[in-house]
Amino acid sequence: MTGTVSLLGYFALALTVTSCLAAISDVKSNNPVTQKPGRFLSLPVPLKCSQRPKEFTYKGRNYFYSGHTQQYKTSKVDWLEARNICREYCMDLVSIETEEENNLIFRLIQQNDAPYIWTSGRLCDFKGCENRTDLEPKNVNGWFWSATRGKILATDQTPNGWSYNPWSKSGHKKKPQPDNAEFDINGTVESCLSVLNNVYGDGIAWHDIGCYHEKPFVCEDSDELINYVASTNPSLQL
Ligand SMILES: *[C@@H]1O[C@H](CO)[C@@H](O)[C@H](O)[C@H]1NC(C)=O
Ligand SMILES: *[C@@H]1O[C@H](CO)[C@@H](O)[C@H](O)[C@H]1NC(C)=O
Ligand SMILES: [Ca+2]
Repeated sequence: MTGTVSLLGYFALALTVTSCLAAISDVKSNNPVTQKPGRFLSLPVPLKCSQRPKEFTYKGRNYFYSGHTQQYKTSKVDWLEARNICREYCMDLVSIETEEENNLIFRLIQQNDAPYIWTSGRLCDFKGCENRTDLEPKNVNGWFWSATRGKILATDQTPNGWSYNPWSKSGHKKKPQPDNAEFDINGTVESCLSVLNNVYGDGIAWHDIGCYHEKPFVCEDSDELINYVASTNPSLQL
């Protein structure tokens, strides 16, 4: 988990909504930073935070799968919109730091026959990441969890403390993920991390995917957003 610390510096610099740190200062200044023109990271809505869906709890954090809510039962949204739906509930897209948590998410997908879900995983391919030699090669060392800013360990090996590599061994090009396959087709970078359910006959596994694709999603409590809303709404039950 050494990467978590070393990433903080550049995320503080990254002028993008993919940085939750920026998001927090935005919450305070009420001035969201754009990722693309016209698109913003959403602020938490205190009442929604207090009434957020709590489908299951793991390590003290609540989670829900969009397909299990009345409101988002059939919703498929792009990566940023998925983040924003979660964020209004003081949550964010799920960050999968351990094998145990991954097994939980894989099981959720399997038991519900979900085709795929968005996670908060993101390639650091935006402003602030350019000159970071420690993130090279990008497809191996350039991935992180947007929700927590934690580094995702090297994609080409079994992560430390895991018994398997969660990245798929196959995909569009029949090559291990991340493969940035859509870039070869039409120049769209596959910058977002989705868990796909056997789309390439490869079982349930992680894939890099273009962020514009529309998918159901899994939200996880955001400590930062909950703490922020709690501090500004001391009587609110969260
Ligand atoms: C990154 O490197 C490029 C050239 O390699 C330079 O033009 C640019 O100013 C650098 N950016 C930062 C933030 O240091
Ligand atoms: C790139 O190709 C994919 C797959 O054919 C397509 O869905 C997508 O719209 C294309 N994107 C652009 C920018 O052309
Ligand atoms: Ca891919």
